[in-house]
Amino acid sequence: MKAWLSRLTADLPSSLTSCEDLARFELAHAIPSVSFEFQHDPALGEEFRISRKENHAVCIAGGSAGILYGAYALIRNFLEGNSLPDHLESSPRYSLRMINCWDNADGSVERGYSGQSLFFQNGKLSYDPFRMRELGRLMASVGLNVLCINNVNVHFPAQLLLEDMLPDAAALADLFRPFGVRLMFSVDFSQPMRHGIPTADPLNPAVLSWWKETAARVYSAIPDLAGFLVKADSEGRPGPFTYGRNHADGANMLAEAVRPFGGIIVWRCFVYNCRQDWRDTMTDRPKAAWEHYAFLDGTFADNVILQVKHGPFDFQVREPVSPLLLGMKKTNLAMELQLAQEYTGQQIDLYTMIPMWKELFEELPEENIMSVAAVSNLGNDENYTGHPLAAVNFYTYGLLAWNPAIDPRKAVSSWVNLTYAFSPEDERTLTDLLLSSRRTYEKYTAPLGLGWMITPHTHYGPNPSGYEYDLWGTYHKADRNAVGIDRTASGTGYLLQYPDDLQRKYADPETCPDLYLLFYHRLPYSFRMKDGRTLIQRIYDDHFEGLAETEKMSRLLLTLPFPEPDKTVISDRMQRQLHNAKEWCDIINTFFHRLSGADDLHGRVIYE
Ligand code: GCV
Repeated sequence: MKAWLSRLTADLPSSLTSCEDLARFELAHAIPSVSFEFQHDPALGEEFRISRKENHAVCIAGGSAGILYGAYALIRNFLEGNSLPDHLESSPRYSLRMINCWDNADGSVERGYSGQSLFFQNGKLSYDPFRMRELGRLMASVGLNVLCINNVNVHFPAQLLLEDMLPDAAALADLFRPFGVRLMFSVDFSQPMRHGIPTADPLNPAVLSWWKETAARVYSAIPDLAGFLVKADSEGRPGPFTYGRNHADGANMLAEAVRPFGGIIVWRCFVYNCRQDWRDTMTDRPKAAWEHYAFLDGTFADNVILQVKHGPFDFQVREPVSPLLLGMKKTNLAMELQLAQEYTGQQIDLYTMIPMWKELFEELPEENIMSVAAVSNLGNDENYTGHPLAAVNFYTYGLLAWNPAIDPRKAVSSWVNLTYAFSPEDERTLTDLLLSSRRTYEKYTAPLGLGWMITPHTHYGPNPSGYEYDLWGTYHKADRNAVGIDRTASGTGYLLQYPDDLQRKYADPETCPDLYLLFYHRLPYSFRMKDGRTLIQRIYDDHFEGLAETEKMSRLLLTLPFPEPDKTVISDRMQRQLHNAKEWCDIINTFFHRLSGADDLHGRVIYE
């Protein structure tokens, strides 16, 4: 990450106070041989239009942020060795392109794998202004425009962001403004109860008044605050259900409070029964979001955005796109991704996400999805992302949020080029490794749509029965005959939440793509896959292949000329990934061998 910045220019002076100032500074340092002119047109907003003048100067037209994004587009292009375009126009596909940090006021980061918080320490806002400018620059350089700095699980005293911390938060917002980045705060739905209001019932007038006064105070300190992010009635967080109200009641009340200031409410849809009884086969966790929200379509205020995790579970390696994203046509929606590698290798194992995101974006309808959000993978480690190569996910997320049509290879090789300036051959090698890393991880962990064979709570390493008799609703129900959950009409009925064409695609195990097979179907180990192999053989083969690919990846990766300190960190993490891949392969294959009694056709080592 830092390497990409150092290719950009010299350190940013603190005196830059506007997007145009910043754009001028960046261009003058990165492309000194060319003269640039700006044509400020507020109507263009974030859009930019680049053209050549007769005097050969390059003109960037746009609103303030548009000029900045145009400047970074030119710089990226130029540093990658391309000539400056005579004409280029671009505007973002999604208007809000957000980073959600899960940072706690005590300085810890929930699901953080790259150090402590960049924003908090000891219950207070505490940040290094230099690093904040670096972060602003990282975000602006790939078009990201909203930063929510605190965890959706709002632990005391992060609530104080609305109170005691407000002056410091306002100073932080000032730091990010020249980068076109607006702050957002996660709020606790029950917050009025800390202030003498006996209830948080969204239909109680005293509650609305409290939020209105609070919003007025917050917006007078930070007039361009993007709004509030809310996790309610989820995993123990307070919410409208306590009062017999629904989530439109809750979200619309908050929306009314921020409306006078142009604020929005981003309301998460990660609501499910996390106290499930594994004996109960009627409750199926992936159905939960739809059951809680679909009937409310059309009832949310126009400044509410429902933020929906991309899949119906929780950021597994492979999940189908959430039916809510396809079905709620009269509601503003944001798709939520997770850069933090919670289930995907914890920034130890290589896992480049853009191939996965592309699959998801291709499924989305055009109309009502206006925003994207991603859980941050940043922390205060020197390189920001723990694993230096995990930065590719931050960078490519920005490019994709701007333009979901971008070619994944182009996006990844752009990052490789800007970060390491390798020879074309080494650039290709690293790009290939990164692009294949997700599929490799999927093979050695829980392929074929299984998911959830991971160690409970820490979410790293294999534990095939770890979640099996637990309360989180994430079961595979493997026994000696079969594995997987039937989610078709004859099973839990989850598939019925989808449009007809998708129902047809997934309903029949003969036509359901292998990658989703055990997510939708419960099948015997003897089931014949499309390629003629049995299911059990395919499980063994995928795991052995995943391990072999990791070994090959390790050999190739270590031939690349990474500079220090990246070289040492990458090599150390690769060793840990190799160990992890072997654990997964051995434990999952042994688990299924013991259950099924089926031998591997190729006689490879499976432990008894
Ligand atoms: C912020 C998963 C994670 C939790 C996270 C939650 C969420 O359950 O394990 O750490 O909490 O998702 O997205 O709210």
